[in-house]
Amino acid sequence: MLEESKIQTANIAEYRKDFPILSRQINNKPLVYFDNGATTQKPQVVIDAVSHYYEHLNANIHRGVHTLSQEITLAYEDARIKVQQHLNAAHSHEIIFTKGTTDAINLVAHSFGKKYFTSGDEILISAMEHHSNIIPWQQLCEEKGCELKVIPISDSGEILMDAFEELLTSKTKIVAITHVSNTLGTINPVKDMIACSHRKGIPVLIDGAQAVPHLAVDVQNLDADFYCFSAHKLFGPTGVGVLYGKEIFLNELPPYQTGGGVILSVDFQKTTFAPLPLKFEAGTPHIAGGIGLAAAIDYVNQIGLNNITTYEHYLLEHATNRLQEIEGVKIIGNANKKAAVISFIVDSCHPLDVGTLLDKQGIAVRTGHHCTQPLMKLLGIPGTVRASFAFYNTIDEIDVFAEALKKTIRLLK
Ligand code: 7TS
Repeated sequence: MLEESKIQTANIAEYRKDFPILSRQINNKPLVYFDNGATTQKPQVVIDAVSHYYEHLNANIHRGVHTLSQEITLAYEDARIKVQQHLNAAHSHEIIFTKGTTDAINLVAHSFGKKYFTSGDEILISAMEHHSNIIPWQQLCEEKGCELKVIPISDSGEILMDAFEELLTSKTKIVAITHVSNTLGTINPVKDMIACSHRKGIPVLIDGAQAVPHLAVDVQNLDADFYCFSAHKLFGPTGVGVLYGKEIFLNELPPYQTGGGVILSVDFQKTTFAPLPLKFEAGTPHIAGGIGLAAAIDYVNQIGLNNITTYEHYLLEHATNRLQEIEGVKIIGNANKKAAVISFIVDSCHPLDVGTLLDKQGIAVRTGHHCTQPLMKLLGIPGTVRASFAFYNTIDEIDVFAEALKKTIRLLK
């Protein structure tokens, strides 16, 4: 039975006012934004924090004695502390600012690979990974003569845990898995998977791009060795993200990119690198992005991630029920534990056509392979239509979407 969430009707209308874009009309219809898996919309407080930085605080960080530079350095380092607290990391220097999840995974694949991998080693990923958590490892395999192993999944879209355990061998050097699947919505049992890997002494990277916007994440409780996410999927700016890494690993790893900002001293023969986190932050970073991310974290915490999880589950159940009522619609991904992502296909209708006709009715969904082509091939489908929700979506919007989908199917058949 559906339970009304604590933040259901009372507050959603108020929260929606915080997001200017949500009052837009698209094709003369009120925007129904169900593409939150691709990127989330930004509340005014985030937009204001970024503008305020450019209007009042703009200077480069970590390199000036002047007041502006010192002020913004402090603000940027406060943003790092905010992320640390949000993930419950033990130290703020375990938080590395990156361009996003993709960049964070590339950093680990590059640095960890360079330090620890030799020919014959294995990397274990799952069948539901985003390309960003496949290709960097594949490249490393080509370079070092390693092998990429893939954990199979069940028909409902869940990791097969027995197969996973069997694939963990003395050759496995790292496990890299997504916390939440961007295509299937599956919430993977990452805590158990990490414990299982650690029993065999294998470190684990978690791709948290789709988890951080929906769930409270505690990296110490998970005991993750590396955890990555993107600010733009958490109501923050694009072009900035986070790599959390345990100090013990980050201290050992070689720098990823080099240049200004990462050094203690340089001469033409040799460079001595700065301690964490600067060792991994070459060049001028996305300062406004870091400031905007801190504002986004404050905003989300004021609502409460547990409230968000409960409310979004309510949306997901309603959407699942509504889609199940529609003839010809098949939901792809029926895991027991799912985040607010629902993928589906429609009999004899191409996902692209469905998406295009929904857009004509003001509804933004994503269509295609969602950067999970190997998963699509495994499922034997060209792609799906995906509705992915955020806490500012409503039951009414889901009802509008269900009716629009029925109309779309009638038009396409
Ligand atoms: N990992 C997962 C699980 C993702 O869903 C995405 C982006 C990424 C990594 C890459 O994140 P980025 O911020 O570095 O680009 N996923 C999607 C999506 O599902 N639709 O558009 C982007």
